[in-house]
Amino acid sequence: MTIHGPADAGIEVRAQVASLLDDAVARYRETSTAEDLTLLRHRLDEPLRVAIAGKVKAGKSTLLNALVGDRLAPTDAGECTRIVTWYRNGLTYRVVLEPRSGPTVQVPFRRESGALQFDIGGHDPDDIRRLVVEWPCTTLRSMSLIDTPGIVSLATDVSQRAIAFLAPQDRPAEADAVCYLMRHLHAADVHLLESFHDNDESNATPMNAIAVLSRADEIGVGRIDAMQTAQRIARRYRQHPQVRRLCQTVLPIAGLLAQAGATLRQDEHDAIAALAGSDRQVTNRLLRSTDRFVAESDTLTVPSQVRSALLDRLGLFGVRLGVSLVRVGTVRSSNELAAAFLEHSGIDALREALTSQFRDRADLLKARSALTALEHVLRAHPLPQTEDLAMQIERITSRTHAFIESRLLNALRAGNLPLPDAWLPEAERLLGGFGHPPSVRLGLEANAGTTELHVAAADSANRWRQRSEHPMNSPERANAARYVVRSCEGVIAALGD
Ligand SMILES: Nc1nc2c(ncn2[C@@H]2O[C@H](COP(=O)(O)OP(=O)(O)OP(=O)(O)O)[C@@H](O)[C@H]2O)c(=O)[nH]1
Ligand SMILES: [Mg+2]
Repeated sequence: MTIHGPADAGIEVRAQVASLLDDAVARYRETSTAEDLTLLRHRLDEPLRVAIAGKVKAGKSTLLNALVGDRLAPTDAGECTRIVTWYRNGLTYRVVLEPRSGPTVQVPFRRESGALQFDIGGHDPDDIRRLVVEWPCTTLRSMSLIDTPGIVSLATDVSQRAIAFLAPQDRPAEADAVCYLMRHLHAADVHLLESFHDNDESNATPMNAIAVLSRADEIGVGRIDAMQTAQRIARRYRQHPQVRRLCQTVLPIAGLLAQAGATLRQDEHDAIAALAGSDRQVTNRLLRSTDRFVAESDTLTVPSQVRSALLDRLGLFGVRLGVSLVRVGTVRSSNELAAAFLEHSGIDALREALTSQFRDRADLLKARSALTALEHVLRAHPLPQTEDLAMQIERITSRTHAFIESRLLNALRAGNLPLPDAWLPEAERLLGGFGHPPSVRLGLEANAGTTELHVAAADSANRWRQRSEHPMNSPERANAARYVVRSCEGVIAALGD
């Protein structure tokens, strides 16, 4: 039997799903469902769709901007924050409004102090299905990002719209994966995370969700060690049983700082440098609180209006960090300050997670969305000649190792995997529960060499093969251990020669 690496497995399953969808389109040709199925088929060839979700003011739009490196998503209190907005790679720059009924229209946009503003004219946000911002941008080439309205409580209209988009009851979800932002872990967050997963328990999976501990710089009221504290809290959340069952990881991010790092202007650097160069006692007094920072008189070289703008762009933590980096001489230019902001924001770790969990597994995630959607169509519009399609879905789902891994991880995290407790941590790691790169699966450093990886993978495969062949095993235990062996073999295949 040939064991493929993750990328190959993705390509293979996508091809299987594509031909299944072609078949379904042909069989539904004469019906009104054919168009939906054709769209599903096209979706397989489009970039992965990642929704950014979370409670109101969690920092969703700011984080989206940090990821695209431009201030495209509105972060003010305007009406556009209430509309589901797609950001897609485009050949040109345009913004399209899709009403719930009626034809789509292009809407005018402009820049205001660096931020994109679009004008939805007289349209009522409640009557808009979505806005689509097409923008030539590298990040958007591999994944489309979808900014969703903030969820206040399940009762409000805007929240209902966000939930209806993320976890629709009557149709398949439009996003393939979710990046969920939370400022603290509340029962409400767990509930929302649960609702993003398929209703069918057996399909619920953390394989398509990453959680972000957002606005991490504000933890501990912007103290200079805020990010270290946030790291500790995120580590604790990662251990939380419910969180572990719902998402791959929890990463602390200061989105505002990341956005500033990606879009920093020379005059902003100059203002920070001027503060750093001013009388140390005066500046320190100013930096004690946000109120002082904006209210203090203009005895300084940096007028209060400029300070206020800096605070909006960087937060108190960002200003403090910038001033201290310039003071000690670590940062000497606008570019260096921007790089330092990016580094401290934690955005690199999120990019890595998005790459290894989502982008590198895009084919698998898209295939999974398509199978769920096709299942939905077959249930809602059964035809006599389509029964075997359901069987084909079942065949693909039960044979694709990545889907099996995801089911095993669910069982493991729910305490239902029939393996001895002592084996579970290693099984979880090898099955990809902490990430998919070979070094992560094998529990080695990120810079481990190929030989070291090969040796560790072969070792693990042998150990688990022995475990799977133990004569005292129950059939279930033997089976679970065999799947772990398969994961090890997948790693070996991915490492190549
Ligand atoms: N200090 C700090 N402030 C942030 C951060 N991210 C966002 N903010 C601020 O929080 C406010 C809300 O940010 P948004 O990005 O609009 O949040 P959102 O989740 O998109 O909000 P809604 O769409 O209205 O639900 C803005 O004033 C941001 O400047 C962060 O990482 N640190
Ligand atoms: Mg927003």
